[in-house]
Amino acid sequence: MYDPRDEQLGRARVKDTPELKAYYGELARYNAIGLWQVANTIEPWEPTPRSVPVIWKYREMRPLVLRAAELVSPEEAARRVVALINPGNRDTSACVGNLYTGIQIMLPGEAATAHRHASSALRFIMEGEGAYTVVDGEKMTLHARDLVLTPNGTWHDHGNEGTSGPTIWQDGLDIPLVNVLEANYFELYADGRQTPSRPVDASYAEYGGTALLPATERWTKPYSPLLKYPWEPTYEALQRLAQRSAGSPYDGILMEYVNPRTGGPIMATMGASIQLLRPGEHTRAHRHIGNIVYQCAKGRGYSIIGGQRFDWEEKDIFVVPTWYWHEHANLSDTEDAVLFSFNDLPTMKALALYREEAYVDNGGYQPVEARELAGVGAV
Ligand code: 1HN
Repeated sequence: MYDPRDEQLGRARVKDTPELKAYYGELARYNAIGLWQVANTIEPWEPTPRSVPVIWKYREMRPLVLRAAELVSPEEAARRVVALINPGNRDTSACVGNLYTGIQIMLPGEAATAHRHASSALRFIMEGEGAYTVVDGEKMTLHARDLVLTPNGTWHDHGNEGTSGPTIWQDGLDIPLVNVLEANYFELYADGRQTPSRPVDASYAEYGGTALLPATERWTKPYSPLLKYPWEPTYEALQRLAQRSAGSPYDGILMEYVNPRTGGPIMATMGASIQLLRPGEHTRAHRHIGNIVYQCAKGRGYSIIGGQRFDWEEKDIFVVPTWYWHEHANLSDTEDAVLFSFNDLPTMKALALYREEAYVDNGGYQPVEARELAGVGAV
C-alpha cells in the first residue's frame, strides 16, 4: 500500500526497469529476491493487523449453534463447534490475530472423545447445567461463567450428563499461533474417554483458596495448577475491588485470572481477565500490542474500536485487534456491566513486543464513525 513516508531516504524506493525485471526473474530461479522488493511491506511503520474488529451477537449465533447440534453429532464432528472467523484471517481460522474462538454445544447424554495437542485452550461457559470437562484425569463440573483451562499437552474430553438441555460454551485457543510457529501435534487418547483419576474439581480444592496454597505440593508445570475459576468467587472479588478502587481509566475494574503459584498468566501463550464497568462508566481510549477476545458476562454497553461503535449485551463476543484504539462504556445507569476476555498478552510480553499508548486527543475519547451495521453480516 502506498504510504507517503516511503518516499524518504532510508526506505526502499527502487523503480522497476526492464533490466531489473529480468534480474528479478533470474533471482527467482535461485529462490531469491531483492530485499528492496518487499522491505517496506515487511518493515511496516506500525503494526498493521489483518484482523478487523467484529462482533458476533449471541441472539444471532445461538440458533445457528443449536442447528449444528441437529445436523452433526459429536462423534462425526470430533468437536462440534461453530468457529468465529475474522474476515481478515480466513486462511488461519483466527478470530483475531493468532487467537481462535468458537462456540461449542453439548446436548444431554452426549460426549466428545479425549485428545491432546500443543495448543492451549480455555472455555468460558455461556449456558446450561450438567456438563463436564476432564483435563488430565480431573473431572470438572461446568456452570455458567466458569473459566476452565486445558493447557498445552493436557488430555481433555467433554460431555453432558445433565437432563435439562444443552450446555454451550466459548472455546478460546492459541491454535493459529502454534500453527504459524509450526509446533503443533495432535494425539487421540487410546481409550476414547478418560477415567477420572483425581477427585472432581480437585484443582479448585487444592489451589482455589484465597491466598492459600498447599504447603507440600511443588507444582512445576508451565501453566496454572488451578484449572477451574468458578464464577461466584470471581464476581465477588470483582465487586469487592470495585467498592475500594478507582480502577483503570482504560479498563474500569480489571482483574486478571492468574496462576496462583507464580502470580503470572494462566498459560504460557494466553491470559484471561474479568472487568467491571460501573453504571454509566465510559473508559478512555488506549491501544496496545496484543489481541483481545471479549465475551459480555453481564449487562449491556458498547465499545468503540478503531472509531467504530459495537453495542454488546450478555454472551455477545467481540474482538479488538492489536494496536486498535479501544474504549468501553456501560449503557446502564443502575447495573454493572462485566466483560470476560482472553488475550495473547503473555506471548507478546514474553517476546518483549508489548507496548501501549493512551489516546490524548479529544479528551481521551475517539470520534465515532457513522455506520449502519455493527457486526451484522460483517464476515
Ligand atoms: C479443541 O480441541 C476443542 O477440545 C475445541 O473442545 C475447539 C478448535 C481448534 C482445535 C482444537 C476441544 C478446538 C479444538
